[in-house]
Amino acid sequence: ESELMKMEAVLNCSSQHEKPCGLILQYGTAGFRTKAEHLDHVMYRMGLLAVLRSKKTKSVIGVMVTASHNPEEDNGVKLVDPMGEMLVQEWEVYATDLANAEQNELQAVLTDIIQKECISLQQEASVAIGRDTRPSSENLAHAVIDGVTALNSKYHDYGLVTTPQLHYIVCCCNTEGRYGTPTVEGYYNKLSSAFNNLVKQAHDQGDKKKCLSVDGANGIGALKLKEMEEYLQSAISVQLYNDGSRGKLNHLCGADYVKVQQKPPQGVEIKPGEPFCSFDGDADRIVYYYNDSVGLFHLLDGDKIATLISTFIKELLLKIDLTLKMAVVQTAYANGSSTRYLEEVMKVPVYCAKTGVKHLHHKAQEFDIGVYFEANGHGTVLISKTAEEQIRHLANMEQNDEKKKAANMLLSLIDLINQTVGDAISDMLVIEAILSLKGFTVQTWDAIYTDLPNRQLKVKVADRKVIETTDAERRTVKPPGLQEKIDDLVKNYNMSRSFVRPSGTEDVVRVYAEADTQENADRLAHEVSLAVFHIAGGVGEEPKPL
Ligand code: G16
Repeated sequence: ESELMKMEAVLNCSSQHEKPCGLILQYGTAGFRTKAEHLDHVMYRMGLLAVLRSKKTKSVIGVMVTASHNPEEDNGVKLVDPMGEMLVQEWEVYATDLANAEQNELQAVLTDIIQKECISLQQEASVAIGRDTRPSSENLAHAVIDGVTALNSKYHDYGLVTTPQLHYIVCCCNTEGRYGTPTVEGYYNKLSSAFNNLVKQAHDQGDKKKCLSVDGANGIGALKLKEMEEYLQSAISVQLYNDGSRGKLNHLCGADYVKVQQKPPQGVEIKPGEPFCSFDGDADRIVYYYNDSVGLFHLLDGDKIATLISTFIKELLLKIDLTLKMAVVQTAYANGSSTRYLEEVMKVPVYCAKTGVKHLHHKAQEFDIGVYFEANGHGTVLISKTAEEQIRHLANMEQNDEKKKAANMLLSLIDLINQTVGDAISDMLVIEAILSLKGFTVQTWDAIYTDLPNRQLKVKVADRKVIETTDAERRTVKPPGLQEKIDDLVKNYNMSRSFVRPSGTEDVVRVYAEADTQENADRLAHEVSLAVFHIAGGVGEEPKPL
């Protein structure tokens, strides 16, 4: 009887979070994402789903209200599983069914999930909620809370947090604090003490205090980095730009803008050689860049970050004579030069996964040390429990000072890395620590290998689902004729490669091309865009040459 009453409360409250009739949304690369005004019902229902997932796993589940790199008018939701990972893929269909159920179907869809997953409604549940700085986020977070309370469950509203902070908190909650203290302060303490430990060793070598300029994309990352500054004061000084006090979120700034446009964000002034980095709207991505002495812009993206981090880890493992299985996971967007460098020079196995951290994370878990980064700057490092134990054992037992020091460095690095998900703040500190310890400037890092010129474009089509891909998105299987056309175009250029895929966060088809020169990469990207436009049902104006 009480279960029936619960259901009644759920349905009653649901009518206050009405679904626009006929609206169909897909669970995309990172959850649901669309215009904020279409999301109230989705948030309410994701509150319900989080409760069910929490009951099923007997763990705290996270709900993050954010649309990350999308424009300010958009919003979205990411669900966080017990260990801080993205929601397991088998549940994505439940999320989609729930989001798209008409009011009169809601009860049936909920009952279906409860039965299929054998969920006991008596089981306690707890949901951790966070949100980004979008104007729409606060109300949408309330809709999530309504969903959670309609099912009579507990929640903790963490308010404004970065996406990776919420992932960290969820992981801490479900590991009885072994991963850290489940608060934002706990996060600052854990990361800053690991960072301070690392850079202290560089300071011993006579390095001076680090300075870094950060573009906060006018988002939550800026806010949180400001909060964290006092924890880092002695080790690094940060100059914040686009801190949200004036500009619009992600507008002409942030990691996605810088990566795709291959130019600095607005609102900054870059002196030659000065290192800069940009976060995205929820601070789970980061890219670095600088201008050289003749004013040429140099981008150090996720691929360069993966190379720097894996080189450093490999060197430390060599020092302590520990043989561990290490691999790098990338996506189709990885620059061809980075893959070649990793495989041929560093002799590290490289794997290609589909776009979306959930895919990369999964693959990286297969190794003792899995370094995964998307070219857009989204990534982290996963270290298996056994690998960590072996390193810890060495740090405790080793007699040789140099080896002991290297093992301790690895342990600090493990603490500094947010292993739950890509994290701009954590990645930034990892990079800064490695640069200090290796005595590198951003230029020496950049010189490790040279990127092939590349270009990314977007094409509007009537229905992006007409494009289907295979081989980790490197080839299309539908619509007929598209892949053949791309193959023909690619043949006309040297060192060229191109692929297209439907975005899972925006209503566009993405086009990527690389070639021997920027002019050729631009040309190829444009020609492939035209092919998409004509074969896959382009709408609006035909793509113009760059
Ligand atoms: C999300 C995902 C990323 C993905 C990006 C773009 O990033 O978390 O893994 O690379 O979307 O995806 P798509 O090309 O499918 O639009 P974010 O930072 O927006 O959450």
